Amino acid sequence: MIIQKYKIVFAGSMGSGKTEAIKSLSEIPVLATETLNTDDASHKKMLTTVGIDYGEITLEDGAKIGLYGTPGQERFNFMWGVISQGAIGTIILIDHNVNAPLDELQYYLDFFKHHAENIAIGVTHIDENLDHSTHQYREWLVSNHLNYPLFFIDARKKEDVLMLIETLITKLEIEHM
Ligand SMILES: Nc1nc2c(ncn2[C@@H]2O[C@H](COP(=O)(O)OP(=O)(O)OP(=O)(O)O)[C@@H](O)[C@H]2O)c(=O)[nH]1
Ligand SMILES: [Mg+2]
Repeated sequence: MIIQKYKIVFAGSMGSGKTEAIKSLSEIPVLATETLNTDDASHKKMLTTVGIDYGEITLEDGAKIGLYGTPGQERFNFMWGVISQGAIGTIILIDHNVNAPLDELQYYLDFFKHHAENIAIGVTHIDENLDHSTHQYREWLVSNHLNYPLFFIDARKKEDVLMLIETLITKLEIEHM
């Protein structure tokens, strides 16, 4: 049997949960390239990714997926394209709790659409900001004539992150039928 290994990339805003999502899913210890966060202005969290995070998951059909996490900080955007090479899909995570989540969504979509056709969006941290409208994302996608799949997820929950992975794979299967 030939075991195929596919690559899926986690991109998106600082603190949106990329490293956490990979940790939730991975069946191997995650190689996380985190260091102390000195960029308090962007996010108050303790640690931030400064390289590539890596984990792995085997799906029910035996397909192995390599999970690659990008560093969210814009100063590392020179790495994003390199990490995306050869990926079958990209998950863009957006933190619902930031001041302008739609600006972030636009920024990351604009960047990653040049590196990936197969994109799914996960909006995280919903539980921390129940007052903030969740309708804005779909309205923004519709008004921009974009039809990327969009989910509201918690990166700490394996089943939520798995749903995004399965969405990307299903999209690929439909496109290659
Ligand atoms: N309450 C809540 N916390 C979340 C959610 N998703 C992720 N987190 C937490 O948010 C924090 C930041 O997550 P990280 O995975 O470090 O974020 P990141 O996207 O890797 O950030 P950078 O590496 O700095 O770009 C962690 O403490 C996560 O557990 C969510 O949906 N709700
Ligand atoms: Mg990270």
